[in-house]
Amino acid sequence: MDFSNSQRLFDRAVKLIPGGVNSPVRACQSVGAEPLFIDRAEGCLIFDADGNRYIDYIGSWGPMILGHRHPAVIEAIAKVLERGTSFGAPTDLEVQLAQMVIDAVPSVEIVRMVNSGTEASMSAVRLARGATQRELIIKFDGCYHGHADTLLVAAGSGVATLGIPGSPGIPESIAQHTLSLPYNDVDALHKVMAEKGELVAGIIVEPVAGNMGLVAPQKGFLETLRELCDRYGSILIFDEVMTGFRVAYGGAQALYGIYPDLSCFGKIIGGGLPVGAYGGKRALMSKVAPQGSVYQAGTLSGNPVAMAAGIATLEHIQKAGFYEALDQKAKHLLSGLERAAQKAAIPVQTQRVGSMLGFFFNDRTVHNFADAKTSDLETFAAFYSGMRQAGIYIAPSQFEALFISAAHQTEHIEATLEAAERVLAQL
Ligand code: KE4
Repeated sequence: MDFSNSQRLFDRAVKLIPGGVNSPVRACQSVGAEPLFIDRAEGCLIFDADGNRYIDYIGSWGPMILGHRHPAVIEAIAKVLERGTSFGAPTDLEVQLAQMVIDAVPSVEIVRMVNSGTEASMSAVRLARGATQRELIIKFDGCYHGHADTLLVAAGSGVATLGIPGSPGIPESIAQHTLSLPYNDVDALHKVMAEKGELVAGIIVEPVAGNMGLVAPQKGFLETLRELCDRYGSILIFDEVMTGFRVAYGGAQALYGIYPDLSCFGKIIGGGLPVGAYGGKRALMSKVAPQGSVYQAGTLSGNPVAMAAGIATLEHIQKAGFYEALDQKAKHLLSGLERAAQKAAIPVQTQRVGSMLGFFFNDRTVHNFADAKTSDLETFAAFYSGMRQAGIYIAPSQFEALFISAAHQTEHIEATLEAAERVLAQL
C-alpha cells in the first residue's frame, strides 16, 4: 500500500498542530505507526488520502453507528443548511432532540445540549458538587470522561495509551478532590464510602468501560454504586457518552436496569457532528442556569445542523430489530476473532456488550485497568499494523473499544476474519 499522501500531510501537520493531530490517540504513537489521513468514507468503508480502502471498526470512536454518510443523515443536514448553520438562539430542532433523549432514557427528565462528551461530564460533575455542596468525586481507574481537570485522574483512552500519569497542568488543589478506585471493586467502594461517603458529591462511572479496552461491569458493581449513592446522598453519574444509544437505545442503564441520577451523552446523539448532553432528574437539572445557579454555557450548544444529524440518527436506530441485527454482527466478528487467535495459539481475551467489543492480548480475564495493563502491547501493535496493511481499520490502542455499524455486512466481517487469521498466524 502507498501512504505517500498521508506521509506528506503528516509531515506538514506536525509543524502546525501538536503531534500533527487534533486528538492524541489519532497519532498512533503507541502502536509505532503514523496516522492515515482520511479522504472520505461510505458505509463501513473509509478511504485514506492515497485511496487505500479499509473496513472501519473505529466509526469516529463511536458516533457512526449507522455507518458513514447514511442517506437519512446527509439529507437531514442538507435540509437544515437551507435555513442556516448557527443562530445562537433556540430552535425547534433542539427541542425535538431533547424530547427523543428523554423518551429513550427513563432516568432523564430534563437534558442540556453541549458540544462534547468532555463538556457533558464536566458539567454533570459541577452540578453534582453544586447540588450537594460537597467537593469529593469518585471515578474509576482506566475510565475516561473527557479531559476536564477533575476527571483527568488515572484516566483511560488516550491518557492510558500514551502512559501519561495524569496530566501536567492540573493543580493538586483540584486533583485532591478526585479519588480513583479500581473498576468492579465493590470492596474498595464500600471501604471508601464508609470512610468518606458524607463528603462524596458524586460517583462517575462508565457503566460499560470502553476506555481501558472493553471491560463489562461485574454482577453487583452497578447495583452497589446505586445503593451506596442512595445511602450517602451522593449523585450517581453514568457517563454514557460511548454506551448511550450504543449498547441499547436506552443506554447501559436500560440494559442493566440500574438508573443513575445524571447521565452524560455524546457521540451517537450527534450523528457525527459535535454534540454532547447531560441530563437527569428534574430536581437536579432545575439547578442548572438560567433556571438555577449552577452555571454552564456554550456558543454552539444545540447547533441546528448537529441537532439535525442527531435526530436523523436516532430516528433510524430506534427502528425495531436494529440492535438485534447489530449484536448478531458483533457476535459473528468476535467469535471469529477468538477462533483465529486459538488457531494461532495466541492468548486473546475478548469482551462484548452489544455492538461495543474489545479483545486483549492477554491470557487472563480483564476486570479492571490493572488487568488490562498486563496485556501484551507489543503483540497488539503488531496486530494493529498487520490488520491495517490488510485493509482493516481498528483503534491504534489496546485501551480502546471497537464498534460495528449497521453498514457492516457479512462479507465485511468475513473479510476481516480472513485478514485476522493471516495476521495472527504471522505474529
Ligand atoms: P469527547 O470530549 O471526546 O467528545 O468525549 C469524551 C468522552 C467522555 N466519556 C467517554 C466514555 C468517552 O469515551 C469519551 C471520548 N472517547 C474517546 C475514545 N475512547 C474519544 C477519542 C479521542 O479522544 O480522540
